[in-house]
Amino acid sequence: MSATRPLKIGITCYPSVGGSGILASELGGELAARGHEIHFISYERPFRMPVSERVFFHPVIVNGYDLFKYPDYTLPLSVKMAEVSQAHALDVLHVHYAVPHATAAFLACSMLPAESRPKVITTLHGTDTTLLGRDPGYGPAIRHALEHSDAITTVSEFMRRETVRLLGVNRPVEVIHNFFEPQPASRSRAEVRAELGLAEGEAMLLHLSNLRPLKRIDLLLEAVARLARGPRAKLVILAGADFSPFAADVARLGLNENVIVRERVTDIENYLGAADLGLFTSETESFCLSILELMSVGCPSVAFAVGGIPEVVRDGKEGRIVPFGQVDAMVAAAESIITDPARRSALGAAAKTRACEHFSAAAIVPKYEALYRRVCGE
Ligand code: GMT
Repeated sequence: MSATRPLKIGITCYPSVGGSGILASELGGELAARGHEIHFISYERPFRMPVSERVFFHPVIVNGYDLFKYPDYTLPLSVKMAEVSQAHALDVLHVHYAVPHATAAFLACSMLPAESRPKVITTLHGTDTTLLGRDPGYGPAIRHALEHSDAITTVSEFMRRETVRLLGVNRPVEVIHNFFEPQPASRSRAEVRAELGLAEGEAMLLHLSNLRPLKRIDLLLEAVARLARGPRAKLVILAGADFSPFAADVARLGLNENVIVRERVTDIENYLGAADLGLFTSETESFCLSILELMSVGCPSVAFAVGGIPEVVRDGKEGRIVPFGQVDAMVAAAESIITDPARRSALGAAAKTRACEHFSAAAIVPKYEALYRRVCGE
C-alpha cells in the first residue's frame, strides 16, 4: 500500500450555519482537492458543501413516528454511518461536534464487522464540551464516545484544556486550529458598500454569528449605541439565524439607522472585503472562526479576550482584545482603530499574515491528513 494513497473519509457535521459545519465543509473541499474521496453524512446537505466529483452526500432520513414525543436522530445517523462505511470502505469517519455525532460513530462501529470498521476521529468545536460536557445528561455519553474514538482533536488549546478539565478525558487530545481560505469576492468593496447604503468616509463594522445567547448580542448593540455618539460608523450583522428577536432592542437603542442586517448570506467574502473592523462580544468562544474569516482578507477585529480568541488574535498586533464585559474599553479600542486608517491597515496586514501563516488550508489540512494516516497505521 502506497504511503500516499488517497483516503476515503466520511465527514459528519451539522449542515446549518455554524462554525463546526463550515469548518467541516471547508475541510471536505480541501481534502477532495488533495485527491481524497469524501462522503458527507448528515440530515441535510451542509450549507457550504463543496462541489467536486470526489465529494458525495448521504442523507440521513429521520421519520417522525407518532409514538416518539422527541424524534431520534442518533440511531438513523449511526445506521447510515455504518452503511456508508461498509459500502464505500471508508478509512476514517471524522465527526465534527461530539453530540450526537461521536456517539453515533461509536454505535456505527459496533454494528460493523471488525474488518469494515473505519477509524473514528472526533473534533470538539465548542459547546459540545463547554456546555454539554458539564451537563450530567450528556457528559458521560460524550466521555464514553471520546474514549472509543481513535483520535480526539480540539480547535484550540483552550478547548483542549476544557476537554480535559470538564470531561476528565485521559487520552491524548491534539490541537488542530481552524483554518479559512477566502474565495475571491465577486463584487467590489464600493459596490457592497453602496448596497449597504454606507456614506463616503463612514466606517463599516462587521459582526458574523448565529446570534445564540453566548454571542451576547445585547453587548454588541450596547457597544454600537455608544459608538454611534462618536465617529460615523454602521454595524453590519451577517446573521446565521433569525434576527427579528433583536429588532425591538435595535429600535429601543435608537439604532435603526446604524444597524444593517443580512440573514443567511452565502457570499460572505463580499462583505468581509467591504468591512473596516470586526466586532465580537461573545462570552465564550473556542476559536471564533468569524474573526479568522476577517483576518484572512486583512481586516482586524475588536473582541473580548475569552476562550480561544487570544490564540487567534494577539492584542495590539492583529486587532484588540479587551477583558470580557468592558464595553467602554471595546468602544475606545474600536474608535481608535476606525479613526486611524494607517493603524487599521497595519493591524489588517498583520492579521492577514497571521491567518496565512497559521490558519490557512496549507498550514492546517496536512495536520489532519497526517492524523488520518497515523490512525490508519500508515
Ligand atoms: O459550540 C458551538 O457554539 C457550536 C460551534 C458551531 O458549530 O458553530 O461553534 C464552535 O465552533 C467553531 C468552529 O470550530 C468555533 O470557531 C467557535 O468558536 C465555537 N463556538 C463556541 O465555542 C461558542
